[in-house]
Amino acid sequence: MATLSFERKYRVRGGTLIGGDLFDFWFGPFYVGFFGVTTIFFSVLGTLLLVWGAAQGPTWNLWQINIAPPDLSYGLNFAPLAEGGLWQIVTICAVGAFGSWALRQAEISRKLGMGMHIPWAYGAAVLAYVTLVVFRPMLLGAWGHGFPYGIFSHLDWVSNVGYQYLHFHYNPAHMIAITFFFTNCLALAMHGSLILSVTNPKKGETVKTSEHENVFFRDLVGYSIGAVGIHRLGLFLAVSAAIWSAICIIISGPFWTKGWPEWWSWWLNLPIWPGA
Ligand code: UQ1
Repeated sequence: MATLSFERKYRVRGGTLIGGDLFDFWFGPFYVGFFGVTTIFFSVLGTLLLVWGAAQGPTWNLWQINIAPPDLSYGLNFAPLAEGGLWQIVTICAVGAFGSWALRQAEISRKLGMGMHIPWAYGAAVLAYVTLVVFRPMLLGAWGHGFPYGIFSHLDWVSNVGYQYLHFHYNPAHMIAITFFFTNCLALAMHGSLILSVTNPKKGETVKTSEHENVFFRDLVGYSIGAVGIHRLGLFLAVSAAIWSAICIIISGPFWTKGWPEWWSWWLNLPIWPGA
């Protein structure tokens, strides 16, 4: 069956969150919807503003272009366009585009009668971004605490903020986030390789079934989490990585101002050590 002929069955009207039937139609393979329009609006405007900002700057070198947030002295006020105001408008566009995309996912999920797992999972990634450029700067009292939009400049920001807390790897929430990222990577490597293995048998042999998947992991580690289970595990690991990332940066500054190694004093101060 051609893709479009069976997709027609799923292209049902309704399920919109806003605007009723107004944008309830398709453009080629894409659902439009109110939030499709707002996604396009915010992402095109934000991108054009970044290009305009680059045109004002000293370089067209893709690695070095930098759209910086306002100086800390502007606090939580609006800054002139050339002094961080552009960064502020681009940030509004980004939050508008990411939020629109999540709501577009929610509308499509409603149309298909699916759960809301996709918009919520995507929302965890958006939460991590919004924590960096909105929540943490607001708690610290200045938009200047947001990260700059540029390839090298945002890497420098990460490095500088890390050193500001002496050694960021001692941040316990950062440790948990990294552990989730690494475990997610391991799970996806195991899953992707397993699926490619069963679907690519030796020449002349048929594609293997899920029984082979189960038996492989029972033989290897004595346990199989199952075809649905591995996807639940992947979702949990990925969403946890994003949420702990948000936690590790929101506590840095607003709730802990010293170096992160010092946080571990509670461990050294436990009354269990010889001579305590
Ligand atoms: C697994 O057990 C399984 O079930 C058959 C999969 O399904 C396709 C997998 O992709 C993977 C990676 C596993 C192994 C996972 C664990 C936690 C033992």
